[in-house]
Amino acid sequence: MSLGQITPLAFQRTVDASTGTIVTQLTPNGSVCHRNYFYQKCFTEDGNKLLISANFDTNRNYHLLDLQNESAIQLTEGKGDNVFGGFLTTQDDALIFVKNNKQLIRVDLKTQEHNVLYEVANGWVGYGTWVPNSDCTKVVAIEIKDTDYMSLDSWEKFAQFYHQKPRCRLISIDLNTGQRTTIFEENIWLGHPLYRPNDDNTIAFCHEGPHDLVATRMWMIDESGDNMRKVHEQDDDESCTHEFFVPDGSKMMFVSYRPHMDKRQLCSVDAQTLAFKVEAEMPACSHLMSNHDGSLVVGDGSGTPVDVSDHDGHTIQNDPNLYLLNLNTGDIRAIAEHNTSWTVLNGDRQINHPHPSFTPDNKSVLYSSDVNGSPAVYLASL
Ligand SMILES: [Mn+2]
Repeated sequence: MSLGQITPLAFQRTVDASTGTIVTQLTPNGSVCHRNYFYQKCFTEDGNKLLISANFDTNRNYHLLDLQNESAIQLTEGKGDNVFGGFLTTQDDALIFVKNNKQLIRVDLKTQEHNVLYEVANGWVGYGTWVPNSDCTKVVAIEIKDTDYMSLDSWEKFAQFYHQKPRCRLISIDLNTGQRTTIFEENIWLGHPLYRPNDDNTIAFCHEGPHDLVATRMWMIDESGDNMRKVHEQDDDESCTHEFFVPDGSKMMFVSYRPHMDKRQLCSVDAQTLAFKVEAEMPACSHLMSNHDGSLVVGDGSGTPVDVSDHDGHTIQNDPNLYLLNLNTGDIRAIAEHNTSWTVLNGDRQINHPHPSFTPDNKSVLYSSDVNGSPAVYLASL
């Protein structure tokens, strides 16, 4: 196979036994397929095309799935694709992704022509998910000193890496010129860089590591590197994770949880004033994502978190459901069971995470699951 290759798919429709929700499996059993990271753009604006990662070729590469024709076209090839961090441009004309932790590449969706937008300097490694501003003219990114870097192919290494205090830098990359600007650099493991939608001067990032060891996870900083501020002052026993900006830029939402509690809180801060609010008491969802204005949120029920040091204290029953939270009415309901295993597969810690988000019309929820034996991509209708 190669670039432009079309893979026919046969969607499988089933009905969730407990809720009656129609669930459509988009990718075949026996393959390794998943969606990108939950806040990265994966649907074209019209909702007809969907970016996925699949191993239809030898390697795990990007493919653009056509939801009407039930087929997928291959966008990338060869080894080394960062298959979680890639995203479709705001203009719907390209995929942008990182290859071999080294090159930021633009792929034309029509021709699959590749252009290198930026190359990581010698001595550094491109890490994690890189996120564009609303105009898609810049991305924020994290780079780690190569002498400090290691492949994080298990949750044990995830913990170890935190204690190593790797040299990290938060950078912005101009996608027209390839110019890099360092915003902040420190011997602290940094992750989750985000541009606030419609406000390039507000950038968020996190202190990464076991959630119960990190004192303050979420930070914001001006694009100039000034005005670094805590997003939320955490209590001593409070863990925070999976922060995201509501797509209209109004708020940052995140999950807050504590030991010896099954329930979790969906919290938010006003993106401008940082005014804090508990949006909902909810089942133990790991990742959540909202619709455009933050009135609807979808979350993936989960089990005992693996990214904490006090495993016993955080032990909870596994919750296999996808949930819909209506923050206007306070209503929370199960959509369907995702039943994913959450297991690490071939050194990939994220592959069996549901990472749910809404389709552009808010009528369905996209997620990943290995419920049928291998990682696959699903849509659950609302
Ligand atoms: Mn995840």
